[in-house]
This record gives sequence, structure tokens and C-alpha cells, in this order.
Amino acid sequence: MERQLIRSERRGKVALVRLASDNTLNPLTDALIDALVLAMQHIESDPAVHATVLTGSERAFAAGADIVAMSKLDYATAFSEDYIGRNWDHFRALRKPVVAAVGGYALGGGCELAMMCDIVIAARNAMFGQPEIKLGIVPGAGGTQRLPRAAGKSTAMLACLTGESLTASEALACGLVSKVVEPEVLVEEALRIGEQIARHSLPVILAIKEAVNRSFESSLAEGLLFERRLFHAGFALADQKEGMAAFLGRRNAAFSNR
Ligand code: CO8
Repeated sequence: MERQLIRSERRGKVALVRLASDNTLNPLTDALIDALVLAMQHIESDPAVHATVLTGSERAFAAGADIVAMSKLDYATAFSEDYIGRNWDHFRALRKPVVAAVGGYALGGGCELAMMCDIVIAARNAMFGQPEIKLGIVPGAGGTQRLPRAAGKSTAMLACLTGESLTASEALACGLVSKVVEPEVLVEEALRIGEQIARHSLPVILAIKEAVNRSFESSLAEGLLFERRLFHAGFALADQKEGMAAFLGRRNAAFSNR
């Protein structure tokens, strides 16, 4: 029987997805990324799930792209077959929030995968890095683009040009991660955050993720206009009526996701 590369389970309105390859360093083989994208697309289409926690093993979130496969690649194949783009780009299109729970190594594509998530929580033993330069290549799944946005230019240059890793506390100090916790409570803490998100109205959750992401793609004026339009549109939702009535009635809101 074929071994499952991804393990998914449901905790109420939160999906917990684990990278679970045979090698606990979770090298990001094409098969692993394909299976991850499939699992995430399944979650996207399930209206009962509002948020996802993505995690790896205790040893590694993921130690990067599959170096064995990459060592055999040539330019024509990488370009013609759209290596990385063909499967990784689907992750970028996900509309529901994803919380990365990173323990151990998050290197190369592993660090890039964490940065594609919306919130990153790290275990105290986490190590983030873009060591591609040591392999004679440039990061290929957003390292040179998302790391400066998350951590600032100097930290991104330092990490990408030296290939040296950042510790969890360094990642926290530069804004790459939101929180550092003990390894034993990593998944529990990420699930707690997922549940805090998931109790809210799904269309509002989706709109907020879209608006925050838009801030990276637009001028301030355009981003503010985009936000204002979403804000005005929100008054068409039953959940806006319910949320405000619940506040005024001093009770918990019962959102219908409409
Ligand atoms: N790919 C394939 N195999 C790997 C990888 C990897 N990324 N990382 C580790 N392995 C293998 C090792 O070769 C070794 O295999 P074997 O047991 O058959 O000899 C096994 O996993 C265990 O590894 P180590 O013995 O090295 O374990 P250590 O605990 O000593 O070290 C490290 C752990 C520090 C994580 C070390 O393995 C390491 O440095 N790995 C490589 C990290 C790296 O360079 N990552 C970046 C890869 S390039 C990249 O990600 C480009 C991104 C492009 C976009 C993504 C597309 C998918």
C-alpha cells in the first residue's frame, strides 16, 4: 500500500495538515507538494473548515526542495515543465487562512512554504534559512521576495547571501514569525490560533486575508480603496447584522457565514 505523504484531520472548524514523508526532514519532493496541494484544495472546498494549521515533524517543518531530484535537472526541463510553478503556485491561491506551526528545520523551500502561510508560529528549536547559495542556486519559491517583506532587506540579504540560518528568537525579532513556543505545545498553540480565527464568519475571514495580501501587491491608495470597498460590501452580510446585534445584546454572535 502506498504510504500517505500528508496526514489531515479535523478539529472542529480547523484542519490540521501534517507533512509526513518517510524522511522526517520532509524533503519537498514533487509527490509531497502534489499531495499537499490536493489536501489544501480539498479543505478549500469544504465550507465547514475555516482555517488550517500546517506542520511537519518534530525534526523539521521541511528541509527544502528535493536535492536528489534537483541535482538531475537541466534548464530546458525546469523551464518547460515549470518546475515549482506547476504545483507550488496553487498554494498561493488558497483563500482560507493557513497557520504554519514550524518545529526544527525550515530551510530553502521549507522556509518559503512557511512564508506562503498567513501566520507563522515557531517552536523554540526552529531554524529558518535560505541555504540555496551553498548549492549554487538562487531561492526559487519566493525566498528573495517574501523574506525581505517579512524580515526586512538586511536580514533577507544576510540569510540569502550567507545561507546561514536564523534561530526562532531571531525570526521573532525580525518579524518573520509571530510567536515562539516550546516544541511540546507548538501544534496545540497553532490550533488555538486557528480556532480563534475559525469561530468568525467565513466570508469576513476570506475578505480580511484578501485585503492584507493586497497590501503587498498595490500602492497604499489602491489598497485603502480595496479595503473600503470590502468594508462597504460587508454591510450586505447577515453576519454583520448578527455580529453587531450580539455585541449590543451582550451575547456571543452566532454567525451563519452568509
Ligand atoms: N533533499 C533531499 N534529501 C535531503 C534533504 C533535501 N533537501 N535534506 C536532507 N536530506 C537527506 C540527506 O541527504 C540524508 O539522506 P541519507 O540518510 O540518505 O544520507 C537524510 O536526509 C538526513 O540528512 P542529514 O544526514 O544531512 O541530517 P542532519 O541532521 O545531519 O542535517 C540538515 C539536517 C541540516 C537539514 C541537512 O540535511 C541539510 O542541510 N539539508 C539540506 C538543506 C537545504 O539545503 N535545503 C535547501 C534545498 S534547495 C531548495 O529548497 C530550493 C527551493 C526551491 C523551491 C522549492 C521547490 C520544491
